[in-house]
Amino acid sequence: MKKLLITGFEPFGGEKINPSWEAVKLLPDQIGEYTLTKLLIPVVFEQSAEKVLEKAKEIIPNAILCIGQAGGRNAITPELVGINLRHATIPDNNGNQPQDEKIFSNGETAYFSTLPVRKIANAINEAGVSAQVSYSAGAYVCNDVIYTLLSHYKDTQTKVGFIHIPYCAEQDKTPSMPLGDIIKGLIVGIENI
Ligand code: PCA
Repeated sequence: MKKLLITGFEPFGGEKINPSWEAVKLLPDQIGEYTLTKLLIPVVFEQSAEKVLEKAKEIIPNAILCIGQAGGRNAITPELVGINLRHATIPDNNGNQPQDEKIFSNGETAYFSTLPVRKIANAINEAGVSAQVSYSAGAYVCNDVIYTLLSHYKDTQTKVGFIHIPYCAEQDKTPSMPLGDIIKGLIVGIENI
């Protein structure tokens, strides 16, 4: 079996739950050819990626997939790219609110995901759950994580990807997606990485 490190975030921005962790914790421990290791990470610039890297050093995964909430989206959106930018419109859970800063001062401008995002989005749609490739993960903590991981694992065999998901129905926000659909979509996504 191959190893997949999959992460979800703690709640942020006044929400009581984060559907990313709600979904990740309910995923089966084995999907397709992968055994999953699940990790909850904080919504804090820099620290979140460090937590992922720390766990990855311990388990040496074949692939890392991070999941995050993207309020306002109505589809499951695999992210194509991470950019070298931190810009927060709300503070993170440690009170950091960077404004137009680089993640790494001498880093590349951007990295493409090393997961087949188009194939993943198509497969999720075919399974009856709305999905769409996204060309921006924003400039908040989710982008911080995907950019840092893509930079760390560039030119290695370790695949790195990020999937944003909508609010789940339990959060009383619109648009939202039932948690069951989010889970179904993620399972199909993982079967196609
Ligand atoms: N979404 C935020 C950070 C944590 C999360 O679930 C983002 O899109 O950056």
